Amino acid sequence: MKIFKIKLLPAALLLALSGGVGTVNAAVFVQCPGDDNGNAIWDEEEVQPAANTKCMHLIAGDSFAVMSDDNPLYIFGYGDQTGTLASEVIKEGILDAEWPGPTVELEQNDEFYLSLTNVGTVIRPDLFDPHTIHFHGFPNASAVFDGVPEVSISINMGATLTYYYNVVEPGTYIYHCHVEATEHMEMGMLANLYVHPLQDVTGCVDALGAPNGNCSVATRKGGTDPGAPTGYTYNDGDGTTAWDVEQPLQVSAFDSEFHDASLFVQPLPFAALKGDYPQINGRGYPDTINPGIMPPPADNWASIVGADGEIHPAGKVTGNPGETLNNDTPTQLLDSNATVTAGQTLLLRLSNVGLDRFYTLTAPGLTMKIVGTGARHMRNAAGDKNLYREVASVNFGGGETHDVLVDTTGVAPGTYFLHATELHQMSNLTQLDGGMMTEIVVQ
Ligand SMILES: [Cu+2]
Repeated sequence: MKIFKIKLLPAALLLALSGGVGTVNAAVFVQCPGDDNGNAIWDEEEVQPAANTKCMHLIAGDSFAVMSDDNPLYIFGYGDQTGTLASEVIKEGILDAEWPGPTVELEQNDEFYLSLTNVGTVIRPDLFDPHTIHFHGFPNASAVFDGVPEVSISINMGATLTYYYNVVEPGTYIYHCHVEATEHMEMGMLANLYVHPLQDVTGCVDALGAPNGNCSVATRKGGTDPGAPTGYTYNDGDGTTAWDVEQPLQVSAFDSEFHDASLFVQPLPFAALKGDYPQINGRGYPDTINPGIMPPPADNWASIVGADGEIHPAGKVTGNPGETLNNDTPTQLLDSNATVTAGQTLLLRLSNVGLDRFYTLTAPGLTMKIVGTGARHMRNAAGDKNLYREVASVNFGGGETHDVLVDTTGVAPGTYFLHATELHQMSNLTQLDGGMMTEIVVQ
């Protein structure tokens, strides 16, 4: 089945976005204080910003991701073009969508300028969907930056908007596109987002901001106290959310039938949404423990039986088994590995961006302590009692996040599994022993 000649499409789309004449950079306008050439970073000759100013340039577009059973799925997503000249962003951003989107990691008190350029969906040139960025559960400077299309601005193909965030509340969040949310989120416009607390810089302080001696400056912010942790999860004032190693783990599931329907220009089965590729950080086991970046996606080598029983022949996208997709650009950049030395505390920043069900995660042999949920430190209203919960498993729904500490004091060195408790979620479509599972190594 030969559906698209993909290599020709980027040029065609580029031409369309540029109107056929002139340059395309007219529409890509990056707002980043002190950055003159629009690459969202500060070159040597440019005015250097205040330390708490951060810029990033994302694209919204499409690409392919390959599931652990070799099945390439069509996705929408975000890609990172920070450092690319504004004039080059559309060209470089086409087919550059990542799965999940680029992780956004911030510090409390940052001022964050996040530009989003819509480079269009080159695999579906019949679509002209706008996109947005919605920081889920995040206190925003203004509704205009909230990304909800009904109450703010959406970004059309070829256009750029710079979102501004005054980052005041630490915690684990998620971000996603809010345009036609069910479709765009199912297609992959989802990513990790978290904010480190001011306590990393100040150490524990009292209500008036004076050091109270309960904990010292985190080593990630230059702390030299031998007992200091790498960081804290919240401004706890008592050091109880300290961690040595952190790992964001975003759970989700792709519905292969939905993605194939989008690829083959069929009606989308919204009401029938059912994730059959459960994943962590955009991969099913064993790819979850494959360190670093996965190779660029390639067309399937062998035929695949779809969820609907339909048989997709080898090379379902291009007709050529093994042909590299995305112009050789990798899509799946995030592993889910965590390695700690016995005695250290591991912070798992768990988020669920699944669309159609709750997930329950467990890690047999390890104790999980929930210290925050929904980017809120778990403490009573009076502020004098921690409401942490030690649990054997975490059950949560789409849009929920949990900050989970795993204290490995007294834990025997070895490899521990973190996985979904429902057995069918540990599979990649028809492939057994995969899906929502990763490994935590205690050494
Ligand atoms: Cu979108």
